[in-house]
Amino acid sequence: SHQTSGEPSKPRRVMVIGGDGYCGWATALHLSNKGYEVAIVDSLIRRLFDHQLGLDSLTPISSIHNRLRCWKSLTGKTIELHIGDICDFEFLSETFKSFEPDAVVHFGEQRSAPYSMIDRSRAVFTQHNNVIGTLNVLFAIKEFVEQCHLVKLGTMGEYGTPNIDIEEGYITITHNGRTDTLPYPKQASSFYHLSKVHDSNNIAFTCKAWGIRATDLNQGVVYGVRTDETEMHEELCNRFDYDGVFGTALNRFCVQAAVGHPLTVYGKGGQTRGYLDIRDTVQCVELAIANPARPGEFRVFNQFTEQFSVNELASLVTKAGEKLGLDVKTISVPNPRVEAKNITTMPSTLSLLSWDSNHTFFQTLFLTHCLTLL
Ligand code: NAD
Ligand code: USQ
Repeated sequence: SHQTSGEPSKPRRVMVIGGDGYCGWATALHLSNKGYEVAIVDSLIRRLFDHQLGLDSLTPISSIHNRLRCWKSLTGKTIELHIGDICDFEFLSETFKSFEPDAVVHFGEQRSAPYSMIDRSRAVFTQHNNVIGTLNVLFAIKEFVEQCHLVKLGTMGEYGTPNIDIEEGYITITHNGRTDTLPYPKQASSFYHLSKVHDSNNIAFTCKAWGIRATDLNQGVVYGVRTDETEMHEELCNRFDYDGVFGTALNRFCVQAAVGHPLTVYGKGGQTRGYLDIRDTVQCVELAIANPARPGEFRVFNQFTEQFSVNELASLVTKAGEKLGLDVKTISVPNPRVEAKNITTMPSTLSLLSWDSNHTFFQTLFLTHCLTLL
């Protein structure tokens, strides 16, 4: 009923792959709250990685079943749950046939660069899981819901750190007197980031070859834990990683400051990335869903609100700590990663996000929040 031959009606049914994870859980609740029919698809493998590596979320997280029961009892809204691995095409086919999504948001990947660099088996797992999973999603769309819009989480790290401005997916080049708009060069610096490059290539190809409609959201490093929906009840609380494998820079620094551990700046600390609040993540995804790509269109959006070097992050957290009466120290740890030391240029474009001048909220609020969690 919701599928039409021409321009589809407003997207209503959204499948959130990876909906038990950090970005996916917040997004699933946000979309459900906004009135979308949501189905979560997740293999729960992230919870298994935590057990295997002896890691845990700083915030206690409920099982996915309890999370969804809690959401239902608070809001009356049902979020469907399909537990399984998207690399299993039979499983994925069944979920597509039963749910018939208008849009699929795909967060369901192994997303840690350090994890992908632990050893051969983790490198192979990461690329297999991510590349085959995405390929299966593309085939499922083609076979079962041709008009479905794919919103795929990519990463700013696909571009690497070139010494020219980064554009959104494409760059116009004049060579030997002729001009063309070509895919922006990719120079990923981990097997994880490379898996995203391979995904982008496969998606771009299927848009051309099969007329798939897709949006690649290249998000920067996400920080924060609270969203309007996850705050509604403690059982809805999102995960918060602070360990050396899944913990990302700003989140780790806030926890380190709170517990009196020196901030671990890798190498010289000149590495510069784009960062965004998880509350912006959920809004960006909703915007992308509400405004689908056209059939055959491969849209690329770069998403972050501010850019910082690791040193700048450390000094922001130090200042925020001072305000709270904490004496925050920083240590330089030999960089376990192979990455550019100083990056002078960053993307020139900001998609979908409107600049919010109060965006430095985390200097006080976020750190205070971390402290209350401990
Ligand atoms: P996460 O590890 O918290 O969540 C990923 C979820 O996907 C987990 O629940 C996991 O069980 C599930 N999953 C993994 N492989 C699966 C498979 N084969 N089948 C079904 N489910 C599977 O990660 P996150 O931080 O929420 O990141 C989600 C996505 O957003 C990733 O693609 C990541 O690259 C992207 N992203 C994250 C950040 C960040 O800072 N966290 C920044 C930019 C982009
Ligand atoms: N870093 C430190 N100290 C730490 C942790 C990290 O100095 O304790 C540095 C790293 O060397 C790196 C930077 O901080 O230069 C960012 O590292 P990170 O672990 O916060 O982020 P990254 O590995 O880039 O990966 C994260 C998510 C990934 C997402 C990516 C977006 O795990 O899923 O794709 O952010 S982006 O960075 O834009 O590619």
